Amino acid sequence: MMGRKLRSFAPLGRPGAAVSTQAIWTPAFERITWDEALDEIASRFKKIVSEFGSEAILPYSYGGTLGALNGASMDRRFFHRLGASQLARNICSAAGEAGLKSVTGVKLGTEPEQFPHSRYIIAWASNIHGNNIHLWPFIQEARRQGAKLVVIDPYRTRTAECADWYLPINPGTDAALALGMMHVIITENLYDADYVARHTVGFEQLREKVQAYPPEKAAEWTGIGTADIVKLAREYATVRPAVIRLNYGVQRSEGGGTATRAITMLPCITGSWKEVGGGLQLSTSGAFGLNRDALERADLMNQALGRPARVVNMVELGKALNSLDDPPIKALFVYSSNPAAVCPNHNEVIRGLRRPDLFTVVHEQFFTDTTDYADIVLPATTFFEHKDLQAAYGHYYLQMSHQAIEPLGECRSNVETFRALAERMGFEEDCFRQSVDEMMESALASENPWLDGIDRQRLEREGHLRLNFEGVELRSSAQPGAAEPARAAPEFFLPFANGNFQTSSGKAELYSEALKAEGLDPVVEFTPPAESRNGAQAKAFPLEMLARKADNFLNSSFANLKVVQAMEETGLLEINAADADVRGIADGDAVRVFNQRGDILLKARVDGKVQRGVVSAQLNWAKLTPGNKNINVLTSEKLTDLGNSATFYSVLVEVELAKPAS
Ligand SMILES: Nc1nc2c(c(=O)[nH]1)N[C@H]1C(S)=C(S)[C@@H](COP(=O)(O)OP(=O)(O)OC[C@H]3O[C@@H](n4cnc5c(=O)[nH]c(N)nc54)[C@H](O)[C@@H]3O)O[C@H]1N2
Ligand SMILES: Nc1nc2c(c(=O)[nH]1)N[C@H]1C(S)=C(S)[C@@H](COP(=O)(O)OP(=O)(O)OC[C@H]3O[C@@H](n4cnc5c(=O)[nH]c(N)nc54)[C@H](O)[C@@H]3O)O[C@H]1N2
Ligand SMILES: [Mo]
Repeated sequence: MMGRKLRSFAPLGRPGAAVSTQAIWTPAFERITWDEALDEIASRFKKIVSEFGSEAILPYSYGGTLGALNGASMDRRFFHRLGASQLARNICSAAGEAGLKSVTGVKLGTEPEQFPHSRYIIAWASNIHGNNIHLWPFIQEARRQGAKLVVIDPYRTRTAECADWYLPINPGTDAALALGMMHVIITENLYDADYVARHTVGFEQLREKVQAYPPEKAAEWTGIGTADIVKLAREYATVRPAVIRLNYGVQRSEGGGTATRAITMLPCITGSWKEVGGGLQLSTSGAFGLNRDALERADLMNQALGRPARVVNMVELGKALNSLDDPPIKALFVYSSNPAAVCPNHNEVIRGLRRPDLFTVVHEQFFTDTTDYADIVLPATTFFEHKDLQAAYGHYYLQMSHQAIEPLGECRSNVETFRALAERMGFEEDCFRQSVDEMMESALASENPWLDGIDRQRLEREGHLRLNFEGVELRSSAQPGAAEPARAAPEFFLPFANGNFQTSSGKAELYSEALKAEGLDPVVEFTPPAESRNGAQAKAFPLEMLARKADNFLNSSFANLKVVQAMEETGLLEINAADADVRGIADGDAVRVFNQRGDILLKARVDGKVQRGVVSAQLNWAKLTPGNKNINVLTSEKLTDLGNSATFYSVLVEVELAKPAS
């Protein structure tokens, strides 16, 4: 199998000369041994450190593995000890995290097992049926017992197709919708005055703020009718328990942090956090509290630099590779990520990756878009081939994934790769010699009481363990008359039933001094994205594009597999009939989609999935798309309002019929 071979880049195919924009290009590699590869990496790194300083080296990793050890342990120790630039891993969820925590102080939410008890479920920017399938059976159970499923999404997803009520919303306007709903809930006295008084701060400021967002006004921004907004607000506040499955779609927008903040306020004013099957789930990851200090050893940076290393935002890779100075990036080490596909502003990323003076190492399971630009490719294990500890962001179980088979060929896990590199670099600290089992034990040796009684041996025996919520007041299913759901947890964990918010005030912050200090509205203010129909660039590029994920790929993972490609029709631009008509475009036509950053050829699909003014296209491998480009040629490096995350869903484009090839 190709990707199993250890290869180094043949100088002949050095990026620049051989890259064709017409054909799918694969560089030639020459096989070398691990020893040769490690020697070369170590000697190049040492040379770069002496000439430019250690911060000229940049690690780049994200979602390839979410295992606690292979995701962030030996790799971090290695780069910290080296004094490499730090990577802000903000490409996915940082805006949502910042928005959620600005209200609750911590990433906790409603557990999946409570959804069967809900009677009103809002899937808000959440394609549960496509992207979050483990929750779906619980929703089906709730619906069998009469729950209503409402979907708020600018794209008619698989989840929307299944919904009782689908509300298409203009992209990036969710804060206005949440404010409009709160206007109704507060003016009609549908809020929980007792919960608000005990467990929130800033309600009076919020009450004042929502005056500027009557449903009529929210309707103008969101494109959802006034009557529908009123109905949604009333139903949400009165059909109980009501739960919001908020997912990360809403925060991939310029104002995504604020939107998440606004939506998170809803269960705080209705008091829905008190109910089994109420509340909101964006993430549960704050419950795990593994000992990250022990795993990552950030203190090693002091040894290398006497200070923390500079931080580079992974969203701005194009900018970093092309214009960062003092020092410039001279080496890039990519693992668990495919930036040549997933990063915004693709053309700039590629321009950077093609720099002849950049030394690039990629540790991968497959030859990807990114390995095309590598000087050295190292073969990586899959989760079948290494042991790891798995925390979660959509439930409260800690799991052990056992190693099922010996590593194939010459593959090495992230842990073993960085262990070997540390040795080559002459790093002598004990932490580089810790075994995988010892690392797990140190991860579990945490201050978090919810890990009490959970040790490696138990995990090895039992596979998965619910966090130990002993000491927390748990609730049994309290809905009188409700049938016992099939998958009920014995007792339910309601993180904020009695307050317990982990903000500085200890309450849900509807008014935030911290945000005020950052120059932001301390309550919530809706600002339309610059790249939206209300923004300045809308004249030149009038269509709002959602550069979405595919239901059958995992970001760019599996896009290379023929069997998965067969399940997913790729290369499409979904467009509304009215927008297609005025441009003389018919279903199936080849179209050119473009903006100031780039262009891409796609096939028009007029399928009713998007409203007028919105188009949608999916993330795919660049080299599987004509012209060796993917949809990220159109996305920007602009960062979100909170959290400095990516804005894949705030993108303006124009579309035209593609000129036939002459
Ligand atoms: N099948 C599959 N599953 C996956 C992934 C995958 O690629 N494929 N990726 C995994 C990863 S890394 C993540 S982070 C999660 C992400 O899963 P989700 O958090 O669900 O995130 P997205 O799919 O980005 O967006 C969810 C929905 O938000 C909608 N949306 C876009 N803009 C807006 C807006 O302005 N307002 C509203 N209300 N909705 C909007 C999109 O159309 C989309 O249907 O999924 C994980 N699961
Ligand atoms: N246009 C657009 N772009 C997006 C998104 C979008 O919705 N639209 N979503 C964004 C989001 S939410 C995310 S999370 C990012 C995800 O971006 P990435 O983190 O880059 O995720 P993947 O595309 O899945 O690529 C992961 C790579 O890691 C490899 N891999 C898997 N396991 C291991 C391992 O154990 N070790 C090593 N060394 N490699 C491994 C896989 O083969 C794969 O090529 O993409 C972002 N990009
Ligand atoms: Mo993600």
